Amino acid sequence: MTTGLTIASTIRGFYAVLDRDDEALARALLASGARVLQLRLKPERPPTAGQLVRAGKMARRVCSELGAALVVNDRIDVALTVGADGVHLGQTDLPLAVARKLVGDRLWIGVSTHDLAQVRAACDGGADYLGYGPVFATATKKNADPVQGIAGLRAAVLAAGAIPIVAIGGITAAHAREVYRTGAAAICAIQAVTGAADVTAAARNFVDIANDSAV
Ligand code: TZP
Ligand code: MG
Repeated sequence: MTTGLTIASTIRGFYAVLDRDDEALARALLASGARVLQLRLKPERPPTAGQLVRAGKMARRVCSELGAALVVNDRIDVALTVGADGVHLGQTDLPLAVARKLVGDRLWIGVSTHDLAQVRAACDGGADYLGYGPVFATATKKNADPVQGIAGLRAAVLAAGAIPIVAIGGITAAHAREVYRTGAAAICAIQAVTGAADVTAAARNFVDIANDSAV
């Protein structure tokens, strides 16, 4: 954790994903007030390690300048190389216990979860935050897990207790209020934001709705 940010101040509101090596897009996403950027280059065109490091260094520079945390998807080696704040692991990535042993507290570890058993395992294993979903149907992730719905998300938030949850999968601004009402700390929306004509406005809408929904 190189930027001295806290999980609580970072995993809240909108969780932005940078899906291509594009500095203008990174800046547009963070201009919304989002406090975290995950580097997740599209898996359909698998990036080389060199491409990931190049994109990660750019994202590190932009996040540091704008006061946001940087999380790297999947790759602990790239996260450490570029000085990211965290790494985000899926269920088929390096197991949480192994990852934690490797990085200690040098990186936050976020874990993608898709059912309550995975939520409990990630919490017991010391994840710093969880992703949970897909809440709704999504076309962004190929072979996505079964849709969990708002009720599934609410159960996950309860099971996770103090560990913040990022809701993900098919979420648009139209769903944002009911998603935040479950107690989810943040929303991650990829298509609804990076596919919008005005990326900053689309992301800011999620930030604003989160602030409106705060109790
Ligand atoms: N994991 C579960 S759903 C998903 C990931 C990475 C993709 C979410 O993208 P979108 O476009 O917001 O549905
Ligand atoms: Mg992954």
